[in-house]
Amino acid sequence: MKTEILLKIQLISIFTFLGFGSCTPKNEKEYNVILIVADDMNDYGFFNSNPIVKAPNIENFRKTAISFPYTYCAAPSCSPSRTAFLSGMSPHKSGKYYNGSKEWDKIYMQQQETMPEWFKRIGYHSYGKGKLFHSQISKDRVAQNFDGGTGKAGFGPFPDSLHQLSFEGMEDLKSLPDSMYNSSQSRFKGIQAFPDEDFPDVKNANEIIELLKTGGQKPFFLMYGLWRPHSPYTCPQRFYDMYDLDEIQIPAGYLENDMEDLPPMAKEFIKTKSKDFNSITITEQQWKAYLRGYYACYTFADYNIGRVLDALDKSEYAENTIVVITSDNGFHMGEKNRFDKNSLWELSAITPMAIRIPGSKFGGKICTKPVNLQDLYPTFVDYCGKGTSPIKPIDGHSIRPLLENPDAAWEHNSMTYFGKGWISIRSEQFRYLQYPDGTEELYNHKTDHWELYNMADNPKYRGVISKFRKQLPTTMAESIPGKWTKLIKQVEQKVMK
Ligand SMILES: [Ca+2]
Ligand SMILES: [Ca+2]
Repeated sequence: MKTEILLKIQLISIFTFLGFGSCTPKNEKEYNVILIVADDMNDYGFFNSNPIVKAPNIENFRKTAISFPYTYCAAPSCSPSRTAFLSGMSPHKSGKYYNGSKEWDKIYMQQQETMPEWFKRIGYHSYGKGKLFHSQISKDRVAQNFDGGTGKAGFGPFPDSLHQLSFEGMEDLKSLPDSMYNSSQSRFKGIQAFPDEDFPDVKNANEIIELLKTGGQKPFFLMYGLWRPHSPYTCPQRFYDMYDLDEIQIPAGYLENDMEDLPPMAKEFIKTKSKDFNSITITEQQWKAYLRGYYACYTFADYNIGRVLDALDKSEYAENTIVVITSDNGFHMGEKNRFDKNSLWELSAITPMAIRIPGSKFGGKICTKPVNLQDLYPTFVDYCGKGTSPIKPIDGHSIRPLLENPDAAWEHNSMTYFGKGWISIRSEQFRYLQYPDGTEELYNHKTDHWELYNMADNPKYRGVISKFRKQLPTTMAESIPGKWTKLIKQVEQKVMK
């Protein structure tokens, strides 16, 4: 039965792929685009901020790409981040700040032309596989976005229950023995021992690899959304075996009294995750075991990314395809006392990125300017649109000037939103945060990558702060009810009463 369904899916995929294709007019640059989006991937392995984490395929890709180590999401969790960069509408306009809120039935979202819809309209074959929008979208709208690929624009395929070891809530962690993470008899290890083909990221990569072997008439836009390194931290055993628990350290960005210099609103916000934090850090060994799970899944994601890149390099599209590798949001592994995204600090907002432009002489270069995932859509319009803009205006700025000169001037700071009045701005040197009660944080990234030392009260930075204040939006949309709406209200009420 299972094989039958699989065969059917493969046939449908191959069938829909026939329209997909080659696009190498010799005198005109017409690019294909592959957008690879990992899930919850911070900069640990992507840019060696945590050298123990292995990502050899991304590292190799970066030799031929222009790297943007300071790329940030517009909202620090899966679906709001994706909604923002795929719709072109910033969270402070759409009100889509949190997972679990329904935005696509709003009139203004129905009117917004998404990135895949725009690609389709200008004549591209649009293909999506894996975790794409991660929001509930109508069947019609999915068909409007993709000619082929996933049957829905959320996860796809979802693993069966056996493969879902969820840490949602983390309540049970306290009662779990250490053996769950690190012994040969553990259930956790058993789950990892399933074959590669049981994992959606592998299945989706397999299909994309097959697709890249076929040809057609149209240029294509292909989005591959990986699930990893997002929890549950299951992956084939060999990726776990790459990490020796004894070599894993408590994260360099963790400082025990880190919270003391935060404003009351931030301190209250931290409490929303203290139960998780306390349960995972009961022992140092347990914390390290958790880190190993994330590292293993990080390397597993890198492995699948590498397979797709290899297939591309061997295909007829190798020379005319723009490739982007990034993530939807970052992730804290205990830094700022949290194991989560959903915050306005660097580790949640960061979505390291590398872009390969065919024929570019800047392969291997690093651009240190702060850019945003929302800059991708206008960049594609710039490279592929031939003058055809999206129907409605989109937010973000084309980074083509930086791709064509990584040292070029760049006026734009990167904004990240987490609810009305919850905002963070990243410049090349600083991160500035402001909460709804007007309290602030400031971090100097020249000396403080992990944002340990809040400089907001330091008179030396008064001028810097006043410049950031001027960049705040004058209005911000109310939150569409989602997972964090109530919690954030409670935090605000406790502090502002
Ligand atoms: Ca995510
Ligand atoms: Ca601190």
